Amino acid sequence: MARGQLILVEGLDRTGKTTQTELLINRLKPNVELIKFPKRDTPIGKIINEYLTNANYVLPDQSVHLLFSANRWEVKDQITKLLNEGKNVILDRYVYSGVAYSAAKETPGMNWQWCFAPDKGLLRPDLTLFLTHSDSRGQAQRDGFGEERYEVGSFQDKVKSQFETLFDKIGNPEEVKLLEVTGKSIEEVGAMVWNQVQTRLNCPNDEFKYF
Ligand code: DGP
Repeated sequence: MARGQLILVEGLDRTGKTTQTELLINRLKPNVELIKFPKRDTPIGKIINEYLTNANYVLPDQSVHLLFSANRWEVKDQITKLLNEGKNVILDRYVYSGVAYSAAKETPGMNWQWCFAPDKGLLRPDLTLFLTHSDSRGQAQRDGFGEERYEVGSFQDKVKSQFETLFDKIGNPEEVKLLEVTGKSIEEVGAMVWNQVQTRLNCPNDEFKYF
């Protein structure tokens, strides 16, 4: 039996990532599993959730970064098992978010290379879709924006720039696709996503790849 495909949907806050992930899951049902990072229901995920939702919760940037990475390592075996069982696995955020959000803080010593180091050895997705928009400040006007720690327009600009650096440095162009969502409807973005996913599913990979 061929293994399932590992498909990552990445994006800035409020780019419609979660909506698109749900649409994709519906199209791929029943042979699909969704894993959303940070995975907030694990012991490590609970600390991360507290950090994100409680502005008074103090943790050094290095500790937070390593917790997010540990949260991905917690689930590595589960993802591998699902793929080996032939299930397609959709990830909502993963290594690129992990590095981009932490490096964007510009904490001394925490450049992208430092941030990437603890994720080396995690499974590399077969396809990564990055939902991006040319107006990250405009997204800050959307309902609900600002409720969590990183939802600040100026910070989102830095995150976007970190994502672009990362795709350039560690992303394989055959595996990473940038999808511009500015001015597009949910259906239009959904069609772009589905087009990329179908292409990937038609050319399955057998070997696992790792960061
Ligand atoms: P979400 O549940 O997708 O809205 O993500 C919550 C927030 O956490 C969002 O602002 C992005 C940020 N985030 C996601 N993954 C990571 C990570 O690995 N490291 C850091 N520093 N931030 C992350």
